[in-house]
Amino acid sequence: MTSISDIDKIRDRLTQTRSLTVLTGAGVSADSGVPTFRGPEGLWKTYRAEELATPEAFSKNPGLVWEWYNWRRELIHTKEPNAAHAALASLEERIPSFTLITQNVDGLHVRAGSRNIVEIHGNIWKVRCTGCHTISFNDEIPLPPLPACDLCGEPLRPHVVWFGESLDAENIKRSLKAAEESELFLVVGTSGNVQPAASFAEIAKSNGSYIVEVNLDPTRGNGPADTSLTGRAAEILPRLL
Ligand code: BV8
Ligand code: ZN
Repeated sequence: MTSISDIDKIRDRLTQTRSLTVLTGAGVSADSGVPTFRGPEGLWKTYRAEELATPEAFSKNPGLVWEWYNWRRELIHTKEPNAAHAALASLEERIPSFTLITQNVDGLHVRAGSRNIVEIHGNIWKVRCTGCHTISFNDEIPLPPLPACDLCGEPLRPHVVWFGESLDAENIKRSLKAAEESELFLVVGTSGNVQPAASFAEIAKSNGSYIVEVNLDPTRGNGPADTSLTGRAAEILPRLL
């Protein structure tokens, strides 16, 4: 487990920090009961990511892809933000320049009160029309099996980034700027498997940021982190306040 001194060290560093950038992954929502992707109870275990979170899967079998997203929406709908989400919202109040980059599509950071958020993989509560590209918020549970656009009648898709799809250019720009300008870069609850999100910490480091990783898995220490805090995000993050 993480020693008290490491937490004290990072808490002290945070009191001097003027610009903080945080990258979160599924591990930050794990303590809300939202399954992670690659963990023992991982989402990808019951479904294969490669078969579902891709544009090919959606064009081949939109019903199956929507079945998976409907299942995830129904699951997430019953969950609440946890102490890790709340701690990040509090940190944003205290630090002059704060950016939260999240890979999560569950929307829990928004509900916890975070404001300057970059949802780089999109949001499961938004749908996008494959015809007129209108993006709208939709928390209907469950959605019809094959939802269609009210405006043009074309099929709707989840407004998330699938494997092989490029991220929104504006989101990449905001993320790179936040990584480059950060004095401290906090990586919370991500396995660092997915690009380009996994490269932001390296970019921050090459620009002189101090990298802190918070992860349940102690072996994650081999990445760019200057300090690794091992444990649950919901337990560690509140102690950094
Ligand atoms: C792109 C949205 C190019 C959908 C997701 C070969 C090599 C390198 C890269 C590639 C390659 N082949 C293909 C690629 C690119 C590909 C990629 O990275 N593939 C990987 C898998 C090899 N990337 C892409 O395709 C991206 N696009 O590159 O475009 C391009 C460029 C120009 C033009 C056209 C194309 C798009 C990637 C986005 C994919 N979408 N999600 C959905 O959610 O349905 S990714 C998905 O994985 C989620 O967003 C998730 O956030 C993300 C990463 O997973 P994690 O969040 O890290 O979750 P994970 O379960 O893995 O880990 C949890 C961690 O938490 C663990 O470390 C665990 O120890 C820890 N933990 C658990 N509990 C706790 C905890 N920590 C603290 N407290 C706890 N309680
Ligand atoms: Zn439309």
